[in-house]
Amino acid sequence: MSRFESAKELYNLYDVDVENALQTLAGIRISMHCWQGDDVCGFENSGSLSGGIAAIGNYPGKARNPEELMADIDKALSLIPGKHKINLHASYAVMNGKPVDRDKLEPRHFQVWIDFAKSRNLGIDFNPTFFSHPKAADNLTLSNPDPAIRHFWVEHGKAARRIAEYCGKTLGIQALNNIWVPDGFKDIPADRYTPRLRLKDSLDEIYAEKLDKKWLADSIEGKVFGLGLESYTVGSHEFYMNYAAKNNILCLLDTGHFHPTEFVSDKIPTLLLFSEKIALHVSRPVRWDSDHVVIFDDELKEIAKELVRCDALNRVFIGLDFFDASINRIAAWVIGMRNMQKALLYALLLPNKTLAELQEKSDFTRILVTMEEFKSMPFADIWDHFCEINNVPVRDAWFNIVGQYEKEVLLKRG
Ligand code: RNT
Ligand code: ZN
Repeated sequence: MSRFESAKELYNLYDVDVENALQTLAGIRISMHCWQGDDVCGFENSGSLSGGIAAIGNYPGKARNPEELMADIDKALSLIPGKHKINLHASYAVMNGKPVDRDKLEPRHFQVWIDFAKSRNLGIDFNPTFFSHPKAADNLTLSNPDPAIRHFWVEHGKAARRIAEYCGKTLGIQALNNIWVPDGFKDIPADRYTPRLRLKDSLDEIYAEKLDKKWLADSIEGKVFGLGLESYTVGSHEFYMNYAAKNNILCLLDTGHFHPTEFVSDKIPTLLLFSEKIALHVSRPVRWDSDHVVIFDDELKEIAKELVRCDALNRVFIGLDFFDASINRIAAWVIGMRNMQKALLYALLLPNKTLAELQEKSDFTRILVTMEEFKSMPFADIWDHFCEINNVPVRDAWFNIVGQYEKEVLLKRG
């Protein structure tokens, strides 16, 4: 008997349907963020990264143009089981020598990406870029007191929604358009209200245009602080959670955007009570919003468990959001994507129904026994099988391929 078969038998004893779990996992598209490939630089040559975020490290081989970034994405996806989405930022427009500013972006500036996605059966998610731009120099965009600057960013927000809708429609896979703005202050504000009022008005303007919900889902992402924006963030979590609930927009939770002792996993069931859908940026904060590569840790498993237990896999957009410039960038993608999938599989392989029934009966001793027992179930044998049947390298065999690519391609980039 293969390791898979014997593991399956063991799971069967607990009424866990392994085949069903594998099938469910195969149907989940995770959005792989393009920006891990080039340290959030984009293709505009706009100078340094701004907005209170930072990609730290100088590992060789980062992608310098669309061709390199697409080749690297291809390499990563060839090592990740299943079919996914790519998450783009507006700053990754391909303008073929005829640049326009961000308020004038159109779907055609992303045609290369759409063709790329179409030929690989990938979806696209989209993000307007409210940072790394001269008009974002003071870290105030949609809440800027200057009406002209605010108007520019409102127009950018509108353009992004149209681009996302077009991507969704063209690919036949609904696209998420996520708004995150860096807006905030380094030091204690004198007025916390007015900037939020302006942000609210700007969002109202952006969302006024009715687009096709079949192809476009809108989300907004809050934050607790940024680098150089330590004292006040206009778009706080409460701001967006309320705005989202009131306006029927998705609230996106970035796992790095809360106080270090807060858990996003615990917020998921609450949001699901009040919204049809939610969105996630799965990241790994280390003491701060450091955007480390996602690892297979307890909180990742807990997030996956909530999605599975709440039967919410069809109600969530899962995207990754990290940028580590200190290690091989393709390995970073592969590690993060495979870990997200591992966590989902891990959650799908728990006796969730039994555990919930035990809780209703207040049998907390049995719950603890079962939860602990499942930590040493042969989960890895099921995961390896999933990789095998999806024709991607099993265990860490993928790393040799990345190593070879590094030698042959990345190190030659100079
Ligand atoms: C920043 C937000 C935002 C960005 C990306 C590049 O703190 O997490 O989502 O990381 O859009
Ligand atoms: Zn994020």
